[in-house]
Amino acid sequence: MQIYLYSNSMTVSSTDKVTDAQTILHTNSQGDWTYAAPRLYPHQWLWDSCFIAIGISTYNSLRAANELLSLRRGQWANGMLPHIIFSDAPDYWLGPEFWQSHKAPYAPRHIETSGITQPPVLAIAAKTIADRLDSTRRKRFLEEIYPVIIKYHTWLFTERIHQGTLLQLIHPWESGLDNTPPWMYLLKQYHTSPHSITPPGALQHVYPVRKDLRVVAKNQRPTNGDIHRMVDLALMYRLADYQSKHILNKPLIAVEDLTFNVLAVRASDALEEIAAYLGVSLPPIIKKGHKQLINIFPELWDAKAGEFFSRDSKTKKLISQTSIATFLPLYAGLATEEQAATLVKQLKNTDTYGAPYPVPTTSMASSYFSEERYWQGPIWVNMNWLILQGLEKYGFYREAKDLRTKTIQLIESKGFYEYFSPLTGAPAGAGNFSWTAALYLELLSNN
Ligand code: 2M8
Repeated sequence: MQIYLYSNSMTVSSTDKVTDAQTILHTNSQGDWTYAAPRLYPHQWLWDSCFIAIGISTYNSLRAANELLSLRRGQWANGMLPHIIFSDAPDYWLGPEFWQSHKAPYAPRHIETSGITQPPVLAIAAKTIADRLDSTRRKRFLEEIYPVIIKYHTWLFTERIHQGTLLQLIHPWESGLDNTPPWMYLLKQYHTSPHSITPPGALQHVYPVRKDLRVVAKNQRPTNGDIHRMVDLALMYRLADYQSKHILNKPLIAVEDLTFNVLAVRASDALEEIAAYLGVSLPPIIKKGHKQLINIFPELWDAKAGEFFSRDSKTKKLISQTSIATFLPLYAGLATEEQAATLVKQLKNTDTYGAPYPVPTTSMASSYFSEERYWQGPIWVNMNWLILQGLEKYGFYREAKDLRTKTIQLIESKGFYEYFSPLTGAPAGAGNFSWTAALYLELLSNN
């Protein structure tokens, strides 16, 4: 393996860590693509792969391009990119036998996948990597990846949007922030309401055993209640062949999710640039969808709370449970200057998001807050990376630099873990986590 070292200004400890990060990515590599993590997640996840590719492109842009191109093999005939493409590894507890994609009409025949999607980071990653390739390879790579993205965005803007809505998600796993408070709050409401998704316990016989708890401590993972509700929902979609067009005609749950929509806007910007580079024009449905997102996005701002929230698409009400997603609109330039200033105040508020180790995935004042429990408190490196770019975009350079330095130092002192306590910095979740390693490299390369 070729180890690439950054500038002379790097400390000895950083250069050692660069080697460690590249070694993790190399060890987790399965040829053209990379395990999200060796024991807990030995498969390919959609947005993980995009973050991983960005990190790899700091030292091997060709391998990074292949990481993204490898996602093609899992694309459904209707254009959906599934959130997981399965390998043969037997370990994952929500594996192919749970999803049974081979029974769904649009799923690929030669490979097993999940039946839902994940945040659309692909166009963003493709643009980043293309910029790091020489001009001949750039053109070839973009010509290959462009149709994949077009098919995917066309699916998003056909199946996941209605008049007057943002893109709608049908499952918390699609948001990437699995057990994040707004989703868990809403899911519980529906589950216990008279219009309950499934009667509690009705699907008990198909619940998979929680093998994740053999790898990671119980209090670091979603609760049984949350997992059961998420599993129920996925099983209902399995019965509907994962046809979201039909599912959304009479949805069990539909959320205009902040994280997903922010990334979709930024991805659409990137796609526009890619099309311009290739000298082609985007399909009208994509142009129209992009505009619709930008026009409707301001409706997610709650002036009284001073926060952005995801929206329950069925009731049209904001889900006013705070989460780290409130800061993400900065990344796509979707906040006004005034909103940005309010958000930065929140980031510094030591009662809410101004934790000793930033940025907690929910406010420390939220009743959901737990320093260890997955997306309900711990720090995640991909979130910090998105937020600090948002801060830079709005001219908060000092705050961005501070967040970058603290994130780098945290990883260097604690290791390449999946997440960390915002109170003590203690590592949690899976070790040798690929996107932590990858984004560490990316953070350093722009330092
Ligand atoms: C987590 O999600 C999976 C389900 O998709 C799980 O909990 O088993 C999330 O952190 C998600 O964002 C991530 O892509 C995935 C793999 O790292 O793990």
